[in-house]
Amino acid sequence: MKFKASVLALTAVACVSAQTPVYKIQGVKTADADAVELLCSHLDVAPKGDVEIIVGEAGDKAVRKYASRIPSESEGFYLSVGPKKVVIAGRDGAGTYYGVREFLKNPAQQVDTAMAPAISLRGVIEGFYGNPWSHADRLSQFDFYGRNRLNVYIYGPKDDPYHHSRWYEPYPADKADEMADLVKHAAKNKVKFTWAMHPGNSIESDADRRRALDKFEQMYGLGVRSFAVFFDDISAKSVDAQIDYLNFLDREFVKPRKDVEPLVVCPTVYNRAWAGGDYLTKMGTGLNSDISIMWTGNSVCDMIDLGDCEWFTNETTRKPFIWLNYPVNDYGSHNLLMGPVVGNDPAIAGNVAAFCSNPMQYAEASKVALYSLADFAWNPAAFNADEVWERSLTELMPGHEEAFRIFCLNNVDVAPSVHGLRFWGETPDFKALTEKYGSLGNPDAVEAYRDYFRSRRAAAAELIALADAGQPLLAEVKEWITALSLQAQMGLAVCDMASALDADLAAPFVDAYKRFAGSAAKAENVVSRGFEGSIQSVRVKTGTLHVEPWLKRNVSELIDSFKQTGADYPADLFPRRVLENGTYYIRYEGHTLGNPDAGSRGGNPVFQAEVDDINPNRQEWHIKYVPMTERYEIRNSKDERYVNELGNFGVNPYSADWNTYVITLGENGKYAIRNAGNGGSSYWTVTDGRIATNSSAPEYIFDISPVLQQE
Ligand code: LTM
Repeated sequence: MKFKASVLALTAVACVSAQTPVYKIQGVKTADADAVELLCSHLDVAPKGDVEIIVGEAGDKAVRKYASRIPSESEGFYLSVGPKKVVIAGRDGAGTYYGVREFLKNPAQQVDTAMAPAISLRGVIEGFYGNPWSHADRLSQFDFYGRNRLNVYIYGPKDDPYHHSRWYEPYPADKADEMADLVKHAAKNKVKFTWAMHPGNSIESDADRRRALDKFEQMYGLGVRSFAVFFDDISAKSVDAQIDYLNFLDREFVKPRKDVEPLVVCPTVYNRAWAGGDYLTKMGTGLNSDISIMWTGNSVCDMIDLGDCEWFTNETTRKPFIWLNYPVNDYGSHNLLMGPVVGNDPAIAGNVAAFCSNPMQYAEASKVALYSLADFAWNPAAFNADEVWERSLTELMPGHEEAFRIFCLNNVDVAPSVHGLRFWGETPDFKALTEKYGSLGNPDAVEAYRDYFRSRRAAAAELIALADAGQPLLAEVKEWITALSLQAQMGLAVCDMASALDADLAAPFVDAYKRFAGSAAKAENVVSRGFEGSIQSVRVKTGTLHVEPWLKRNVSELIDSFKQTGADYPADLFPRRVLENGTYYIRYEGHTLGNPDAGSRGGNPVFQAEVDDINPNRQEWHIKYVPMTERYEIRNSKDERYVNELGNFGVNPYSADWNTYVITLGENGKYAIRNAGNGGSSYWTVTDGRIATNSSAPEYIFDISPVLQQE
């Protein structure tokens, strides 16, 4: 977009401020209008200014002298800042605009530099399930993209019916106005607005195709000049039908309009884990050659490496249009993803058609990750995840970096999920504490943990005050800050329990436990997105990787130790467990579960008719409550082998997530044992004298009795 006189008139008012020095600008008539407007709105500009700014695009007279310094890549720019002269010369309008942005970061800093993106399309796909972003969210995003050199936004929120379930319906007037506004605001920030349609399997009939063209036509009328079609998360009837449909839209709609960008498609097979048959090769050979194909990499949610991209290109003969499923959290919506962005391979730069991120439904909070991803996509080779992440904190929460840093570090990992994507850098300072001290074994440890939790409580208080004052990012995720505060209070209460136990003080112990339980009960009920019209409210979770399991384990151990002191306490004080930790017999119809091959460490548990009087502890089982999973592990008392999710002795390293069981007491006085976590959810039964895990209904069939009581 070239400069127009009306823009200068409009911006002239904004040019006058108290800033020094005063600048005069050469090239305003030919340079990108948005870039000029930006300059004028941030600087004092006057015809007789004492510092000259020369601004323009390659080919403009104003910057002709500097032509050889301008990078050849689109969006590249040359920037030179001296005491009396500034040159900002872009390869194109966006280049000039980015050059201005770069200059405005620090106008006083003298530089002579040229910059260009390593990846030409960089941006965001609003492609998640859950509450779509609001209009205000999107406007704010586009400003953010402009500042951070992201140039693509793809509109495709799964829960906008006009994109997905009722894709064929035109947007009603108010929504259409918003769309038109978005397109304009995106352009102002050098962001290409792409509108995506998700027609599912309604792609073959003439009527469906007509409706698709009509919908594209409506969007074109609202200013949209870039289109995508999503076929993700459906059982595609036929890849041939999809190819035919996409080429039809390309032929009938895209190609005849010279101002419409090449089509983008999200295929049904959009990651390598699902790529078995000939779907992708067919897409590659069948689709018109300039249609881009989206790709999430090695699996649905994963960071991207060079191997993924090369494999994709080999299959499809085109470079992947990366749909990075990070920081999206719709598959693990209790957690936020606010940590450093690690794991994308810088070597992908020349091997992708685009690099776009699917963010969280929390638009403001997503900016932490997007800031890093923007930096990565512009120059992957120079990307330093920790350094960029630290910068994003300053950028997004100036003056409150440390509290915000604490908050973000508490929300790094998404917890176990179907996608298996994990981030291990959560609460590193807490992890360091646990490595140094472990549990609350001595007063030094208690003091160290107490300091830790105090600082977390203070950070949360600082951020909650800001959220209440309207800071948009913090207001958006206030519930997670509340969770941090409650977790800190739980931590402090646990420290108090440890101190009281150490000093043999029963009443303070009980009091501290009550405080712990009170905060825990509150934390259980903190729910986000409670606003009117919200389609998805979630219970929030924080510090799930290290802090939460530590709290559960320590409170449980402290309670066990307290009980052993023989102190008096109200009978209903502590949560009742079905079984206390101990040694038990497990019987089924009078047969006792035993470990016949203990010596050889082979075999598996079997229900035995006879009492094992040679090695009685082969028929004894250590059943222990595991606070982290709130379930029980079951180990043989003879050789400590654990029972696995198949009812065998486990040979893999023990995993609480796989190898702990829910034990419940039925009205018949017998127990049911159920797998859980990664081990599935089936109930134990008995087949051929062995444990079988094959029942979906509760089976109250086991007698579990303590060994000591019987003897
Ligand atoms: O990833 C793709 C292509 N589609 C969906 C997204 O809409 C969703 O947000 C992510 C993460 O759950 N997974 C998908 O399969």
